Amino acid sequence: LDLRTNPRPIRAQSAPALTQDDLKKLAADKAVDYVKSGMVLGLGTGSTAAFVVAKLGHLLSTGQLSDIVGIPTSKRTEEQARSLGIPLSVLDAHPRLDLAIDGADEVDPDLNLVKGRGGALLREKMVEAASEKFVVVADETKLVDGLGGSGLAMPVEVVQFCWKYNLVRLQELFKEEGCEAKLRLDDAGKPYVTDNSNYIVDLYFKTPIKDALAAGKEISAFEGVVEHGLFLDMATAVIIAGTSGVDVKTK
Ligand code: ABF
Repeated sequence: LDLRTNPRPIRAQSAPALTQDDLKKLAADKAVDYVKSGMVLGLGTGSTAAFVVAKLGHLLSTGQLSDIVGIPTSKRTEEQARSLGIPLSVLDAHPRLDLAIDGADEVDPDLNLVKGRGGALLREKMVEAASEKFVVVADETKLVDGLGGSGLAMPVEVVQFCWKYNLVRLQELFKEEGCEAKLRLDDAGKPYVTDNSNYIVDLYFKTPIKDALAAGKEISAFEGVVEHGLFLDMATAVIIAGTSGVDVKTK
């Protein structure tokens, strides 16, 4: 094409920008590469994990994958997996899994995570702790320098009994980080109830958590606290999909 004869500028045929959903799907597709026929799999919760479950259903229906068993981390993942014909079971029958794949809300440079904004943190942590390998799928917006640094919620699942007592002492525990604790409400403005009939106290920080390892232990020691959203030293690999490509981070 001779520009002298064709003065109109050539518009670069750049591909349309990738949406966040495109990135989540890229991360999910990469994670499914780790899945082999015959595996017992932990099925995560959240929009990124939902792409993983959808891909597994497709691979099963096209015969590219067989003999897998899924252990769902929430009722909504169970429903999605069942609708796709993925054989399901529970931890009682499979106390050791080959691989769990799940999303995350925050990923720090050491692959420590904040999870649970989807409200499924208890079953996620039980399933992922029982898995030989735990692969996290996330888009680049989840990367943080320090946990709590996103300014978004770090969830703590508490029993309903005297939830406010725990809300107050959780807030007090993180007063140096400028923590504000809020009871999570559902769309009707009533306390959100988890799959395990508990409440969630969401912790919001002005500065990142100073010592996440110590914090996790202190939170867990509070009577009436069931589980928290700090998933420390659990991820085997984190697959981050960004506009510059897909990056597999391992420790
Ligand atoms: C799940 O993944 C939850 O713990 C977390 O909230 C969610 C992230 O959701 P999404 O992939 O939709 O950003 O594990």
